[in-house]
Amino acid sequence: MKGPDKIGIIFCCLGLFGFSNAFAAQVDTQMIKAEFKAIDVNKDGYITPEEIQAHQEKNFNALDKDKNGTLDVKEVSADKTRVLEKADKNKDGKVTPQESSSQFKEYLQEMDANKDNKVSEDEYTDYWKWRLKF
Ligand SMILES: [Ca+2]
Ligand SMILES: [Ca+2]
Ligand SMILES: [Ca+2]
Repeated sequence: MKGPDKIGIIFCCLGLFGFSNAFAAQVDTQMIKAEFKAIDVNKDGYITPEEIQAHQEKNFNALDKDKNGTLDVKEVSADKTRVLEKADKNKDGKVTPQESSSQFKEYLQEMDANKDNKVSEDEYTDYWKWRLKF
């Protein structure tokens, strides 16, 4: 059950909406590394802002079940409603692609420990270990 598709959706939720303790319990280092490889499309060992943007768009479309271009509370599970509010900058109850993408940029900056504007596998795994309190 640990296929890449499932991992993508889990981390999409992490990235966009934070995570519940139940999610955290399912995540291990292997899954984090697999997700890193999925985002690092050109396989150079770094995630660039462009790669995270592409990843965000893909996941946004996957979550946007009614394809109306925004995410709302019906499209995320109940325990993530509070974090949806965090991404929802203008508080209209919906998350637009722009809001989602600025949220992802914030995460990228947080992950980029040495501030070279790209995220290495170590930076990525260290960040999620810290977020998930391994
Ligand atoms: Ca790359
Ligand atoms: Ca929608
Ligand atoms: Ca870096």
